[in-house]
Amino acid sequence: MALLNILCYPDPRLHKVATPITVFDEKLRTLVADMLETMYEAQGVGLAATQVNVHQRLVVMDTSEERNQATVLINPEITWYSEERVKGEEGCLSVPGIYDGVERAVHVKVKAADEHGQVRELEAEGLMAVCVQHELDHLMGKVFVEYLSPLKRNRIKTKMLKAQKEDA
Ligand code: GNR
Ligand code: NI
Repeated sequence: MALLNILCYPDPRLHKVATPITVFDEKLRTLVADMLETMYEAQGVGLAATQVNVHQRLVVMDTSEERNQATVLINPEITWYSEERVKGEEGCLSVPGIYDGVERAVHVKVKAADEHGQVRELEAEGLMAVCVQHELDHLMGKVFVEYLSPLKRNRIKTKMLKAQKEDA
């Protein structure tokens, strides 16, 4: 097991588009285990491979209170979005300390394989539905701050760059 480094906005690698996974082997299962460990350590509810600089269609999630219900989504596709939308406060491990409202579908269905290549369809609502949409955006190279106004996004960019400079 190993902790992976999480890329921080505005790193251009966060905008790469992930490609489908074709091989379900031990190497993939090690990556899944490392991503779960990284997500739990960072206290996130989800983590997309893009955020750890792996540009493949893989997401791990756990929206349970007890942090014991890991979900692995490989080559995920949202097959249905509810018409009902809700604006909720979002954060992102790649944009630490920033929270803002984003409108999302309340309910989604997602088709994905697990780490053994077994395909199934899941139904998600509430935080899990928000998280699925947020993580699939990452796989497309999209970070939630891109839904905000250009003014807000530029302020966030400046703040992040300043914090990264101070850390270095
Ligand atoms: O930990 C996370 N919390 C969260 C809260 C509201 C909406 C989305 C999220 S996802 C985020 C982890 C993360 O950055 N995943 O990409
Ligand atoms: Ni995120």
